[in-house]
Amino acid sequence: MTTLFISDLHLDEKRPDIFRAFLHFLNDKAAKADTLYVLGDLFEAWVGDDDDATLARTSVAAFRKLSDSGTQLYFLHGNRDFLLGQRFAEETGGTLLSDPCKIDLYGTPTLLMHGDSLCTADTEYQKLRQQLRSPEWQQQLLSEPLAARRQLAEQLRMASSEATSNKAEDIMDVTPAEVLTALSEHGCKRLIHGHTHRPARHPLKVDGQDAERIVLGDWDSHLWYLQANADGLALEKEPV
Ligand code: LP5
Repeated sequence: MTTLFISDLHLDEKRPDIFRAFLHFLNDKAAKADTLYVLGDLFEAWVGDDDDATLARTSVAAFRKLSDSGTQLYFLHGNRDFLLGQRFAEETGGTLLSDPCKIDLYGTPTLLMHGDSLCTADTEYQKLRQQLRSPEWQQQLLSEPLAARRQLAEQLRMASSEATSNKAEDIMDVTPAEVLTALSEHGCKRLIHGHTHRPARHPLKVDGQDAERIVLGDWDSHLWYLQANADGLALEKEPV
């Protein structure tokens, strides 16, 4: 029994090397696993489940092949693909989870998050997040033609790049107290998340007990995944 976790692949036509690595990962490691969790930012920008771009369609078909072959698939939204919807879930054969999501990972209560909601010192981002996650706003946005959504996504990406280049590094990391609160509130001993692109395993104490925060890495020069089975966990890194 094996469970895999990935996040922050940022799949994009501009990075065919990462897209190839992703397809290989699904056909190889994920096909041998029982379950695959994708913890957000699978795509650089997801503009709606009706996206007819080759990258979107090929990704959906690759996930469908994986789920048809018996691997269970779960997705969390990231800050780049918060518009992944029910049609995507049905077409891939996967399940969209809410963030945070508590699972039982081989007997250990484990909390899954994308990670962006833990970055509470980044108040400008949290304001933007509130707007982008509003169902009314999303409904209105999704009624726009694809071309308009792509343009808006591009503008938002540019504004974000400019904003992040002026932010202090610690603002863009998780707030430690938020991590402890989330673990304690959900009665979990382990948190797995992405978003910050700072892959690591952090030992913690929560309510006086040993706990751990595991941060998945983004896919760039290397691909990252967390492999879990009844014997334990391993955060793995391989060249793309
Ligand atoms: O993504 P990244 O790593 O650059 O930075 C994130 C935060 N930024 C975001 C914004 C996304 O990058 C935008 C992705 C859009 C793709 C999907 C589009 C869907 C369809 C079209 C929708 C319009 O998440 C960044 C954080 C950083 O992580 C670290 O945590 O700091 O937050 C910001 O940069 C926010 C800025 O500080 C404030 C907002 C600037 C933009 C204002 C534009 C307003 C447009 C409003 C449209 C509704």
